[in-house]
Amino acid sequence: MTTPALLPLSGRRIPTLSPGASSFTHHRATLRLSEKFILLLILSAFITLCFGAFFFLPDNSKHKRFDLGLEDVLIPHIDSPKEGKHQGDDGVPAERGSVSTASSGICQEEQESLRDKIRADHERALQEAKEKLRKSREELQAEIQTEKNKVMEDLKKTNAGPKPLPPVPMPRVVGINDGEPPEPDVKEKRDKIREMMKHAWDSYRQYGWGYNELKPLAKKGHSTNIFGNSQLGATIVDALDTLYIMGLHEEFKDGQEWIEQNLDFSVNAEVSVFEVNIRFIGGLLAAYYLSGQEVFKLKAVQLAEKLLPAFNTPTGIPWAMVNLKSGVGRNWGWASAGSSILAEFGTLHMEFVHLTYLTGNPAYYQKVMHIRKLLAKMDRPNGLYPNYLNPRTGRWGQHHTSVGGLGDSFYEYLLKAWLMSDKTDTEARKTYDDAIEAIERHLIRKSNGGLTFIGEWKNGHLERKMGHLACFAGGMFALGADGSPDDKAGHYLQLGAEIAHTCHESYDRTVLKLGPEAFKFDSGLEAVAVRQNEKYYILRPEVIETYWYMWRFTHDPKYRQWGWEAAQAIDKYCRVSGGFSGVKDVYSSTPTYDDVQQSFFLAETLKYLYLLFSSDDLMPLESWVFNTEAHPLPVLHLGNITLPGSEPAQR
Ligand code: DMJ
Repeated sequence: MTTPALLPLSGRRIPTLSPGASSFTHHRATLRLSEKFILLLILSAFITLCFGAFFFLPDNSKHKRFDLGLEDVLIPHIDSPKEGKHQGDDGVPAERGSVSTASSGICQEEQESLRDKIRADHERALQEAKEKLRKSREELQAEIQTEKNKVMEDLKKTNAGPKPLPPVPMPRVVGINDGEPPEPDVKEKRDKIREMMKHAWDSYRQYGWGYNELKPLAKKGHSTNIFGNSQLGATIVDALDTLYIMGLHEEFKDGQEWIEQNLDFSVNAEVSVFEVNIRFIGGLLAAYYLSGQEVFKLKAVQLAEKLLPAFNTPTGIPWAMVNLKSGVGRNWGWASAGSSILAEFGTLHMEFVHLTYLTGNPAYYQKVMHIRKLLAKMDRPNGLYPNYLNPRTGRWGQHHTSVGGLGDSFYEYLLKAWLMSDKTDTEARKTYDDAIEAIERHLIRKSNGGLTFIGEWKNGHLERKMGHLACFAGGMFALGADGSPDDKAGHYLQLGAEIAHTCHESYDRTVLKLGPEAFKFDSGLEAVAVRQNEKYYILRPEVIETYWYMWRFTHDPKYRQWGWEAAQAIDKYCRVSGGFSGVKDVYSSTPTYDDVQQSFFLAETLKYLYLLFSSDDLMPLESWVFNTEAHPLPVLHLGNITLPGSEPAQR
């Protein structure tokens, strides 16, 4: 019989054995046909099983995922009834958000329309993705930027949305308009001042709009460290009330629009608390009181909230600078022993009292009253206030006292706190009187040539030098004359006149008829600058400010005359085609420019000049108190109203 060929069990051929005793003992090399058939059957059953398992396994995926390269598009997956697979059928509840025809009971028609919709969405998404892929990198970036801008705009709108402030009785706002001066020569001068304001504003509008200040020669925007690295439109805010008072209403509206749309204090900028308070909060509050436009009040309050973290010091004496975004504060690196500056932390009172008045928030009032109380408890060398106070230790720094820079407006605000309270804040008045008495005793002297000057006290020694900034004190003495103790009104009015005269001399003894930054009364020198770095004039207002107060209290025509001399000199030597610039040397007949149009030129210098040639009915001093940046705030006739927080001060 022929041996059936067995299928090889391996690839190895089984060797044929030599014939022997029994034919049954040798191995077969092939399988029988029936065996082969059985094996084939087993193999095909196994393949069928695997194949079936692949198709009949339950499908748990809820979404098909389409990776389009740019983004993942997730499309809800709907089982077709033909497929006969229903999520949830297996007793496992369908996931939230998944669409199951069985569990939701959606009818055939609905399913169809849903499927169409999904198909359409899917196609649209694919189309968009394709378009995106076709776009250049620049186009995509531009699109993203536009989206971002839109979000920012929406955010701004939400932030600037009117947060209602509690209603308070509006103080009496009187004398904000006047007619033309009846005397033609006065009218002509006043018109000239208005024209100068127009030139300063229009130039800034054209070349520096939105920046803090203007470079009138370079014809571009400018800023300084007092504003941090911000673009807060300082000139717009500082100039608003001058525009209003001068009747430049179109320009005022322009400024208001910019503020509404652009003034945003949520910026990462480290600003001077003092400068921002006197220029921005003062400027915004004055614009609010003059125009009644709520936006100015809201912006002032928004900014004030940003300044409050500056008071978070161990003593409550604020830092000189604060970051508007983070609220982190610090002091100027140059200030003696990490100190805060008297003229900075002492020049917040007027604005902060108004903020509490307008908002009902006691925090502002309490902060400034706390400073006052703390100072009242401190020993003062010779009755004088040193310019430096350490906010950590509460101790004085270097014993340097001045009525010019670093000290000036601290004294001014004591007097003005009293005036602004309708003369009810007698504590402020008493503090002012005591301070001025010590200043007169130690700092005010007559020069050999008979000029009254205010020197600076440095560690027990009087420096016979007066700064341009100290010239404001002539006006302060005149303003404080009425109400001074021991019937010394005449004395203080006279003192104001003497300071005005000295400061006028400092102008008159120069080539340009503009005053230097600082002048000496020493070694035969009388009201002249010695050092090169004290010979500049940067459009400062203090001398003209004093002329105006003296004019209001005496009506002596010399003050108008002196004011006009200064206005002409400014127009002649500081005016350039792109605005007004400071000059570096008032003793040189060929002026070199510093190329800065300071915001206070529009806020103060031009405003005081304009008022000097206006009637006393415009911004009457019985109703208005000018802050140190010449922003008028109304006298608060509080009567029976108690300011929130005026109970015992606390921090
Ligand atoms: C103004 O910003 C204010 O008057 C401040 O009090 C000191 N000086 C400048 C202008 O000179």
